[in-house]
Amino acid sequence: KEQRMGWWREAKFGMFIHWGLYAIPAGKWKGRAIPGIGEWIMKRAQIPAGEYAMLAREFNPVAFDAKAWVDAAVNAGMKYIVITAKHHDGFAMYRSKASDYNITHASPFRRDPMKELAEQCAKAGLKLCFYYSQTQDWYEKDAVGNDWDFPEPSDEDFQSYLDRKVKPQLQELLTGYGPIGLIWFDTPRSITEAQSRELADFVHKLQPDCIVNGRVGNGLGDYLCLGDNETPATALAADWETCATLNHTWGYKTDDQSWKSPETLIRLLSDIVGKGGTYLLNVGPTAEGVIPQPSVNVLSEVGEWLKVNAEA
Ligand code: JFZ
Repeated sequence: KEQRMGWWREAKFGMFIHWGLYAIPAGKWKGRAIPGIGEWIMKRAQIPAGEYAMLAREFNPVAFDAKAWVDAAVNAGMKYIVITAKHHDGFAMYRSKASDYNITHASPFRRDPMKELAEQCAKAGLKLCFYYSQTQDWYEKDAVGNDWDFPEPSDEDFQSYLDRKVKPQLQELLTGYGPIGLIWFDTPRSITEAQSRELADFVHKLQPDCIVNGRVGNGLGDYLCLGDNETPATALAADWETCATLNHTWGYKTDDQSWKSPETLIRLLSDIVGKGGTYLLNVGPTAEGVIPQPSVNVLSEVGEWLKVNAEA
């Protein structure tokens, strides 16, 4: 563990990227504004899985430019990227053989954005990391979370979902994209200790140097994840990370344009790093594949400040 934590302890500052089908509705469903974070729209509006899946057919982010995203992270002084390979909606944002519900099979786009990011990250010396929703998968009846399409919880066989989808997809992510810095699991919910351990071991077996974050569940991660946007009052003894939004959503929402100022971000970053933590700061690209310009601007100002005031 000490060995795999090395790069992360030095990194201190990373780019979180929430990108998926939810960027298309961007907070609105059938003309109605849906309150809450953008990537939760399927759940908040109780959209039937079959209907939500139609979004895949329109998902064609032709303006996606992996180099531009990596440049934005580098210019901000960030050392790693964590991107949603699969969020709670269940849609894989990479070429997956384990499930057809993915960007290269179900969308006209055909390209594998994770491949392109892996290449650009390698060139720039950034660590590429994957967010993977291991418990909630609203497309799958055996997973956690979708109680509007699948109201009978007694049918659920969570372990079969882990074996059929989660582990095969983790295997793809950990064998097809070079060295991966960490797998960022989320919302452990009712996952058992044995299942959390199974996933952590699975990751470490495929890539011993790949970190597993705290939200794998049951205290079995390599480091502690605090609540979103949370900063502790004092330094913590353990390795810890705060993940945070630039505005009020993770996934892109047209109506959320209230960006934190560079001053606020610099203060938060200094506070977190000063207390021994790591700051994972989110951007939410659009359905066209573009990181909103205001967030790029704000991040580059943070990067300018770091260049002048901190050691690289
Ligand atoms: C989760 C996700 O549900 C959300 O969509 C996003 O990906 C975010 C980064 O993580 O939401 C959480 C998870 C944990 C807490 C809060 C929001 N928490 O511990 O305070």
